[in-house]
Amino acid sequence: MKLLKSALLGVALASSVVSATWAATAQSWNLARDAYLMTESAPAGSAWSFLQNKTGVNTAANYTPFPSFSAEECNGNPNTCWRDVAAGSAVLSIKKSFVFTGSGTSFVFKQGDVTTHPGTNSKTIIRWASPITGNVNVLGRINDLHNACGDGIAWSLNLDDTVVQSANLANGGSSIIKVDGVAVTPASSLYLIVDKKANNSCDTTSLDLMITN
Ligand SMILES: [Ca+2]
Repeated sequence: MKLLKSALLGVALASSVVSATWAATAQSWNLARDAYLMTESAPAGSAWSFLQNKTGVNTAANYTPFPSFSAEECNGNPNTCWRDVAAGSAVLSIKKSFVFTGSGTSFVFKQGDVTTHPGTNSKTIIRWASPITGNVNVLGRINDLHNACGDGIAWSLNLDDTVVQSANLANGGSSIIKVDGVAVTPASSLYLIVDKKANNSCDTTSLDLMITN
């Protein structure tokens, strides 16, 4: 009888291990893919949102949504955009590749990419509001696309108001975002914040961001 009980307990334990394995299905959130498919400013159920901070005090409580949204075409270009025209700030999802010419150079806005431009007095912010409890890995790349003028940008990846990773990019510079094992709950947000540094001339910046668990 004792042996039978042990055997049954063993089967029960094995079953619970299998259940736990099935429950831990991997998930991923790809900024470029998800933004490309958006047709409204704040789609229900999306973890992503697009914000700015016009206050000069970098705390999540000061982040606000962009006041305007356009799908498929923005400012005469084939972009979906979240922007503040007066502030000179925007986040774009490029719907069709096109060449930008201005400020003494030209470069390509590539279909499928997400780009941002900080404002004259505002930071732009990509928010990922965690839908899960667990540990996530963050992988991405940031490129200052417009190297003809200006002083580059600074960026930081924050978990709520705590800096997880940050860098200061020279004009035309790029860097990799890579952080593993960030503990999150549905009360947590990750923020990718782009700052103009001294000025926002030629600060168009591409953002690649993938979050997995
Ligand atoms: Ca700058």
